[in-house]
Amino acid sequence: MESKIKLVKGDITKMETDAIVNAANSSLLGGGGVDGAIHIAGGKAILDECIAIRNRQGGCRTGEAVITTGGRLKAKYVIHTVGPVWNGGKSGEEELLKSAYANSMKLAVKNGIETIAFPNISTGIYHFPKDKAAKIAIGTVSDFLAENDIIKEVIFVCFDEENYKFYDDILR
Ligand code: AR6
Repeated sequence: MESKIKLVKGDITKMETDAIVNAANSSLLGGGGVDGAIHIAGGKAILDECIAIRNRQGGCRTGEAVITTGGRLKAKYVIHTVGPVWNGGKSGEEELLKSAYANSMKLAVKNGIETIAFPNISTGIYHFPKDKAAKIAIGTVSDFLAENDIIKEVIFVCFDEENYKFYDDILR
């Protein structure tokens, strides 16, 4: 059987999957990196829904996920998840990163999403080691796909060459 996991190098805002995942922060009010790029490309509708969620439940905790419209993006939805800040590895960072991927997948299933694209959560401004993060991302998504057949395709979108190489080595 062909794998449901694909790897591409590029900009996640261009993806035509049902949903793309955002590496957000707990405020849900936007930021730099992929978060900034998604809000710029998707427009104000995304931020408006983020603010509504924030008013309702006070943002999004690390390891959890929320969903909004994709606004002007090709993707219908954005799933915003918050990865951990790397702090040496003794503060539950690996478990929290795993939760960020697993909770994003769960929320996708709940919303009937069949195709989803992930960025390399926590590996930019949050400084999670890229090799460790790639193993966790692929491992968590593979385990989830083995137990669930709603999601037909998961695309890991690597923006930088270093991440791409780690993913490529593991997926090969
Ligand atoms: N498409 C795909 N990946 C991208 C893009 C893009 N357009 N731009 C950057 N990346 P980061 P974090 C990659 O810093 O580490 C924000 O300010 C980048 O190469 O975006 O989880 C939030 O508001 C890196 O591999 O997210 C938070 O405050 C990966 O995306 C904080 O940064 C993640 O890097 C979250 O930090």
